[in-house]
Amino acid sequence: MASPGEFTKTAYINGKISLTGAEAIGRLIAAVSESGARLASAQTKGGLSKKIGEISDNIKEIISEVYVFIDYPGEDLTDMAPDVMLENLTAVKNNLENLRESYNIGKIISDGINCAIIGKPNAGKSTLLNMLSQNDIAIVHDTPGTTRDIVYSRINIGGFVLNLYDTAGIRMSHDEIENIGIEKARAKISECELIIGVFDINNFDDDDHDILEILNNEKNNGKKIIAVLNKCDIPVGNVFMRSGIAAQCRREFTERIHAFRTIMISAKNNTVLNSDISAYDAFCECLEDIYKLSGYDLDSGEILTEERQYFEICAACDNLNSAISALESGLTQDIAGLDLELAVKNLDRCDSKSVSEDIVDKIFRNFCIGK
Ligand SMILES: Nc1nc2c(ncn2[C@@H]2O[C@H](COP(=O)(O)OP(=O)(O)OP(=O)(O)O)[C@@H](O)[C@H]2O)c(=O)[nH]1
Ligand SMILES: [Mg+2]
Repeated sequence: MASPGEFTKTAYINGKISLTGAEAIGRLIAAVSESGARLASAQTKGGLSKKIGEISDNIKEIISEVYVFIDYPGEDLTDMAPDVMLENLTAVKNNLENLRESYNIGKIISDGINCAIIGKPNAGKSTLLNMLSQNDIAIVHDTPGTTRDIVYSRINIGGFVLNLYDTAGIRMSHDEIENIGIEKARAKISECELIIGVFDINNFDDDDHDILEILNNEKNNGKKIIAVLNKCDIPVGNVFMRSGIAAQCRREFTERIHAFRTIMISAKNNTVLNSDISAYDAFCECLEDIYKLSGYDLDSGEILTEERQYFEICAACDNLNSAISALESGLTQDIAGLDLELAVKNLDRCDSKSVSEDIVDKIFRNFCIGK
């Protein structure tokens, strides 16, 4: 009886595929978006493995130039000058740091973006969840405090996977159950990297100021924020009055949350104020703007997607940084060479060689039976 991942593991052990290639097979099987499948597919062909190998080779070249001089002092060889070595190392370090940073986008591509929808009661959060999911998932009702438990929906939108969490409306409440829901909402905010703040454009009050404060705090924590000014379909006096209110709102939001993306929509009708595009499409545009894939070529496969890979690359970056600091503080090239050897070890571990058996087992355990 084959055990999980046994066929891929056998291929890996016999040197037919690299470790990152084997991990990519698992992700290709589990891919939930087109971008995830494209990236995993490029990695099964060795895209990431090749990139890691190139960086490792660059470091090995520097090491060998340093050591050959030490090992054969009698030969007519010149030592690599510290400033030349520094220059070469800095170039390799920049390359490696770019690879490390690619994990931000790789994680989003393979796991999806965790996104909390927050706002005061009745702002239209559940309506927005249903509209984006194109499905009637959450209860919508004009009673404030309808949603209490967190409602989850995984959607594929504009090439991204969004893990959407609709939360209880945040306000001061004396209802014990509602307060439990509000606590859950606050906890969810801290777990998500994208926060959608929903506001009722016709009904802005103190509860909304609290939401603005939460959004600003989260922005300061490095989160991405989209402010949704909702219910713009409701007629307010005449068209001029509504444009006036809209402009004032937009100003207020730009000042208060320093303009991430602010969109004015009707979640109920799936429309955008003064625009022909749908609210759904406006969201796609927002996401593209926030998570630009530009700069990273999915089909090259040169993007980190596993936490394991990320930690190995971080360790290799640290090794390169200490080699650079050693040279900068006047230590000799061979001392810096010791850090470079460690960097090579970490890179090798990232893509196969010298990986301990339990790590290999852990990687393949996540596969389905056989595969
Ligand atoms: N006219 C209009 N009504 C809307 C819109 N979005 C939501 N509503 C209405 O507003 C009311 C509240 O909507 P919900 O989506 O339940 O609001 P919520 O923010 O989830 O509310 P809680 O779960 O109570 O926190 C419902 O009657 C919706 O039909 C909109 O864009 N336009
Ligand atoms: Mg709700």
